Amino acid sequence: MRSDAVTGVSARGDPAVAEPAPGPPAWKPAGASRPRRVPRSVPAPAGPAPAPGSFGADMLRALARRPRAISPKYFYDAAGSALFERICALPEYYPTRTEVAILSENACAIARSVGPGADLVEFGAGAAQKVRILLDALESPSRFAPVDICAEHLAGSAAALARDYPCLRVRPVVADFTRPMRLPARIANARRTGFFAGSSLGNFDPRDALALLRSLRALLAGGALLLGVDLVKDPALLHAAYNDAAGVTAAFNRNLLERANRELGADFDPRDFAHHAFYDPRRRRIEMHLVALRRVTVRLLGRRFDFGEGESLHTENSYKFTIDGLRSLARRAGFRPGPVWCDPQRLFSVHWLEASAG
Ligand code: AVI
Repeated sequence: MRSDAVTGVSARGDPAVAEPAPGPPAWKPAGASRPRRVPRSVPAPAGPAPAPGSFGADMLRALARRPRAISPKYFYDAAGSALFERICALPEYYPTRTEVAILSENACAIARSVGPGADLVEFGAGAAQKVRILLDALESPSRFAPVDICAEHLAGSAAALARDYPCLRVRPVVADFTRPMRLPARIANARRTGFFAGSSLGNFDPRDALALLRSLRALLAGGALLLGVDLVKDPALLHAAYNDAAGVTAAFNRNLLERANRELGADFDPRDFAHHAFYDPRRRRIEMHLVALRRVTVRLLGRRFDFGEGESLHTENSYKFTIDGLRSLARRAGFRPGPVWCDPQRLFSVHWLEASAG
């Protein structure tokens, strides 16, 4: 399971990829000079409609709209989570190791901010690996509530933490943290520190990121949030991080199509689609797309969809922040920004944000 993946996302808080393609010239595969045919979708006799908000319903909606776009939350089935774990270990993908280094090097200072006997809540905990750096530095941490939408992964990581930290009361919460949720009573009534790592905030569009921060502030009122976010940097570094030489990010991206084949009986041939990731400096975000290398017809849940050559399915945005920009976003969400910890190259940042009571 991922250690810092997007989890617990919802319709309102879906990491968003819905906007039209921005400034950079539209990507075209080699030889894609013919004018595009207008893609069509053809309804077939109605079968049972997939449940609203399910992968099937969202995939149908994504393929029917223009531009085509789907939430990156669907990357994270078991195969996608395993691929994301591999991404985190790639030489080009600096965020994970940089955030781990920042947390390790500043663990004492962070522990002082958190204080003794702490109650911690990790949002999108997944494998709950990074929190171990905090737990090792904290003085007598009291309770830990890992929050994740995936019950199975949560059970495994909570059991491992309970085994490794016998004095810690581990209270896993299966929940979508972008929707109203409750914390276990003891934690809800104590001063609590939230932990939201991995720059998962960057997978939400700015409006939803603000809404999410507001709801986290309300949930942590009287406590604080420790938030890891990726920083704006040399586009070449960003480009490499999302276009690794081993092709793991490409496989992660294409796994979405494989997942649709496995779970929805679609007939995508992932080889028909190129992984395309680029940095848009104006929006300060990486965009990931799957681009049809030729004219492709796909069947999904009784419907047929045509892709013109060069047409894309937009699969992810990953926003990058400036330190000041993040602090002002946090202020707008009602936090009082405190210390910020960075690596020497200023690739990544970890923010201490006080959540005022009430
Ligand atoms: C989970 N999230 C913060 C990652 C990111 O960098 O936006 C997901 C990812 N996509 C491609 N590589 C990694």
